Amino acid sequence: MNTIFSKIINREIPANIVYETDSVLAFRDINPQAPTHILIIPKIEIPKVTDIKGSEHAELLGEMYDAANKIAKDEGIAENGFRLVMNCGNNGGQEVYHLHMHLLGGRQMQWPPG
Ligand code: DGP
Repeated sequence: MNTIFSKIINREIPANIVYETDSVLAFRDINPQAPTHILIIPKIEIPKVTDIKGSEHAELLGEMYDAANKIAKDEGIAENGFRLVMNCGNNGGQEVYHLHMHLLGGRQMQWPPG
């Protein structure tokens, strides 16, 4: 499945990229919901959370969390805290079927989420 995020990975469409390794890419969300809103994605195509296999993807997920922590520090939001969200499927509100972690920060988050 080829999503808009594959096109960002392949540099076919532009994005404001803030972090990249061999396996992970992070870029600013086109429709930010907080002063800092960054999407952290694996470069391999995993459509959604229910496609994650612990035995196969543990290291990759660790790299995504490492990325989140590094970016949060770089953005100056690590100390006050932030929110990491992975929407899964229709009821989860997922729109793009390429696994991604939302990193949201720079303001007080509310609970419960909408
Ligand atoms: P989700 O609803 O969890 O699937 O979130 C998808 C996010 O992707 C949404 O917050 C908007 C963002 N998005 C969609 N298309 C693009 C794009 O072309 N560029 C960027 N930077 N973000 C996009």
